[in-house]
Amino acid sequence: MAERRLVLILGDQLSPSLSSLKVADKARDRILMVEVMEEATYVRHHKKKIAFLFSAMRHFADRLRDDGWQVDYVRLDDGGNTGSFTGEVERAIRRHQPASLLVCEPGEWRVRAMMETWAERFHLPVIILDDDRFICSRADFARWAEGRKQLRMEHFYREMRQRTGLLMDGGKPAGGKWNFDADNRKPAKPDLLMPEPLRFDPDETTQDVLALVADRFDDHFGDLHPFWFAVTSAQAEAALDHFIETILPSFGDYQDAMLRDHRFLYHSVLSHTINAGLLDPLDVCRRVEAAYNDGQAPINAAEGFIRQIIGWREYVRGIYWRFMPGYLDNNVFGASRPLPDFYWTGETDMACLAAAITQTKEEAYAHHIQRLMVTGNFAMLAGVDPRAVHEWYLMVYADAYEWVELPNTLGMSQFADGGLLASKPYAASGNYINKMSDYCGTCRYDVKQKTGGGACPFNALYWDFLDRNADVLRGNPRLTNVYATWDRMDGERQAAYRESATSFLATLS
Ligand code: FAD
Ligand code: DLZ
Ligand code: SF4
Repeated sequence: MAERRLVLILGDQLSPSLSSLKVADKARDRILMVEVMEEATYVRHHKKKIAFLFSAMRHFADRLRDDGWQVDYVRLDDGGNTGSFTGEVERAIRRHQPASLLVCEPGEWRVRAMMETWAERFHLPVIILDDDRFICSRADFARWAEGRKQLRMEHFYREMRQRTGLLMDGGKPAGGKWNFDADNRKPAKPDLLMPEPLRFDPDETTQDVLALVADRFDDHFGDLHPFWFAVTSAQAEAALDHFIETILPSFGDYQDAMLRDHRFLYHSVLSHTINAGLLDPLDVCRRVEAAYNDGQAPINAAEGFIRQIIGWREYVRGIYWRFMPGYLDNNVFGASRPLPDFYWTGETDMACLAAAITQTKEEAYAHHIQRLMVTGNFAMLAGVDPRAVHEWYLMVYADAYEWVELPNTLGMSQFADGGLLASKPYAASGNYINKMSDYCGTCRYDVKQKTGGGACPFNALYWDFLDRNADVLRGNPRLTNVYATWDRMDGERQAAYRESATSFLATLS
């Protein structure tokens, strides 16, 4: 008779189709799931993120038991909980005496490095299977990247479209173009009819978890209540249905817009459920493709949405695994400023930052343009240490795991990798934020004013950033016109920008 295996399932592996579950045996093997302090505190995650994950883990364990699995679930407050994956695996090995340990590969490098010590430490084979919830395996990405001078997302994305057949008409892209981004930059008006994401009342399991998080993680960033996230795959499926029926048709049009009173706009607010495994990414894309084929969503919405998942999401994961662990140390501008305190409070006179950070504190969510062009743009222009920026993003969002957060932060938003991921920095003055949002109307600063105490700080910071980092950026062909504009300015104007930026930055310390 074959011998018993211990199957460890992590908090972001809550998928019945998980590779380890596919090969495990219900009658013989034991499932292990553990709530551990180490994972909740290696960065001090937002309270809502911990509550979401613990509740989703407990619900998933119940589902596995209902499906006939034998699940050993360790709660955070269980007596003897050692507080770490390694400690809990060791205790479980003592309880169950397995012949081997089976795991689906973890999302984070840190955890993989930990797992690679286990075979020697526990004197038993540790079998690490690929995570086939991703469409592109790490090996496939490495093959795609091999020998390329530039690893551009758009090229990767086209191959993924062909590989999956999503939005393909024979060998051609549906609608005649691969990318409809040019149609997706409309600013939104506050009086637009604005749908809201589907909200769920906490059940008994979630209420237990909320009490636990309030008790044990009170000093972590963020508001715990109200808590309305989906915590089961059935709820996540309902949230996906709601998105496709009522929100998707306008997803593309307003993808880059920001409104003070509409935090979610036409975004799906599904990333935390997809990343935890409650929804399957390819399945989500097929559902969106079906909505396009049925005439329920225009091509710019369907293509824009599918690109985020089979393009960006798969691509950043590939970049992460190809360049870790060194990727963490990238800091091409040598930026060293500490993260300003208002990133923890939202208390700043800059209305755009106050809105994005307050929302982050309350919801553990901000949409892409808020992350990229408000909090990210400001940190880069102000010269904040990219490592501190990375840790902030990893802590504050319910969807944050290092494999997806790090390339988005260090690469896309801070350009700290020197252009491995983005062809130019996402740097913008107040003008961009004013065009895409209604924040500036209520701001103490004047977005039209370029320099001086009442001027929008983004305006001087933008030029100061380019000037300060000319040694790195001047040779970038996509910035030729920008530097030509700077060079055409007279010395007095340039000095005014530098002075305004310096006096504003002095207020941050
Ligand atoms: P939608 O706008 O509805 O997009 C649909 C789906 O596409 C998302 O649910 C997500 O699964 C995927 N997606 C969209 N953009 C990206 C992207 N750039 N990379 C990967 N997947 C993407 N996303 C995370 O999932 N976790 C993170 O920790 C994270 N950190 C980020 C940090 C920064 C600085 C930036 C600029 C972006 C980050 N993103 C991250 C990407 C993106 O902002 C979020 O995926 C998105 O805001 C989630 O909201 P949504 O579900 O409403 O997305
Ligand atoms: C994020 C997180 C938290 C807060 N807590 C746990 C936990 O107690 N147990 C667990 O299995 N996973 C948790 N996670 C998710 C892990 O951090 C994640 O699985 C790893 O980072 C690998 O991606
Ligand atoms: Fe932000 Fe400047 Fe607009 Fe104020 S004026 S909201 S700081 S962009």
